[in-house]
Amino acid sequence: PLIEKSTTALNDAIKAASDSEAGTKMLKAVEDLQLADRFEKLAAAPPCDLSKGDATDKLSCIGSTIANQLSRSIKGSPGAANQLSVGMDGGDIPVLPFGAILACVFLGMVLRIVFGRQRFMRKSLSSFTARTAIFIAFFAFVIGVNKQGEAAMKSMDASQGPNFLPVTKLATGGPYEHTRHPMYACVMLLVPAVAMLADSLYMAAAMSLVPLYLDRYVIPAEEALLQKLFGGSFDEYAATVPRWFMGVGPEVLLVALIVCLIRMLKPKAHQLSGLKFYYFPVAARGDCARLALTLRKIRFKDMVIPPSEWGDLKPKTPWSSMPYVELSSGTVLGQSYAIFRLIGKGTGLYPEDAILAARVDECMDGLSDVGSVTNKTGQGLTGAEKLKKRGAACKEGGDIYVACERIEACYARAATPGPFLTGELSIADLQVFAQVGWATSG
Ligand SMILES: N[C@@H](CCC(=O)N[C@@H](CS)C(=O)NCC(=O)O)C(=O)O
Repeated sequence: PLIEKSTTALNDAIKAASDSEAGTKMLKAVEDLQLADRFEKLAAAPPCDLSKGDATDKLSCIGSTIANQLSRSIKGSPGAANQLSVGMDGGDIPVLPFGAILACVFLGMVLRIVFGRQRFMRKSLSSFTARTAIFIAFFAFVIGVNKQGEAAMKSMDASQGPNFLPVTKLATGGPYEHTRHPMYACVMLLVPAVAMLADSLYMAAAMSLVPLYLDRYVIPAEEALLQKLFGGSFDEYAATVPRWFMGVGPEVLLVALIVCLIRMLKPKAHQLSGLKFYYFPVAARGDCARLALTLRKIRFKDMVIPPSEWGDLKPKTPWSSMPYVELSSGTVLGQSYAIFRLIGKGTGLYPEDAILAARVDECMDGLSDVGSVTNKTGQGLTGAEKLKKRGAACKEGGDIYVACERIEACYARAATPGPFLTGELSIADLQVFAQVGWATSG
């Protein structure tokens, strides 16, 4: 039904095109190219030897081999008594392996387009040059083995060869000493090679179907033919040489693929997960970080350091002060604003947009000024005297009042709807909350 539907759609499109002047011209040009005839001619060319002739001969040999395989995959081909027949409808094998590879590459590309990219490679290896180099290395090895396999077949009888030509003699030398199907064993390598080239897990999944298809449909048909043609000598050969190289068949690929999928589905631990946050047991400079981590449900260890232990710890800290953090990777970082920004970036509480990020920084630096002015006010004084000084600074026109007014002005300049500086909650808003709590907590 799918083929019927697409044929109807194609016919409708051709009819629609032929109704317009430009369309008629285009169809005529395509007709003049005589693509179908050329393809038929190419597909019907006699088998060629890729290692012979100049570059043009090699190119036309590749072209005719591909055309031949495609044509047989699509149209099918009857086999002689010593040859397999190909064809979806009643052939010994439904599709030639080459056709199956092309179909799976196509499937991999469609899955990639539909579901988006799902990387297959480690970041360090995923540059296009590295991927191409790996693919070329794999591919060169595959070609090498195929050549040796072909030579082993031809050494028995020059008329036989790969690509489903008639079989006359059993080839057991060269790579056939290690596996009964060296060319198919190479497809096992081609699966990761193509998946790496595309750097796509979907390509890996689609390509894994090829060895499975070979194992379930193609190899049994081939071996049944060989058994029919050579009887006992094939049985003897099959008893000593495994089907797949070292017995590594498509099941191994499937297991590898399942492991990849499980790894993909398993949620990655958050970059900040397991972070240790060191600070005093007070709601002050460290609160912005504690709030951000708690709000975003990041698993962290709140390392509350009582003042009695600070003396011993101080010389071991990066800036002789708190807060400081230790990431699960072992990295230690100090300075509260650097920590706030790190946590903000890791929790989506720091804007990605450079201008909005600068607005957050601007407000945070203003809040730092509020802290400095507060600390400076009444420095050296204690008790009621200090309280009086600070109280005066908080009155209209006082230093602390003015510093706080600038924060309000910063919010007003941002002119975003709602209570937050950038329109969405950010570390600046949390720091305002923390700073107010710090100032009013005594
Ligand atoms: N610039 C530092 C200042 C840190 C700071 O002064 N922390 C205070 C606590 S709020 C501290 O560690 N005081 C104890 C000390 O200096 O020994 C930062 O922003 O992290």
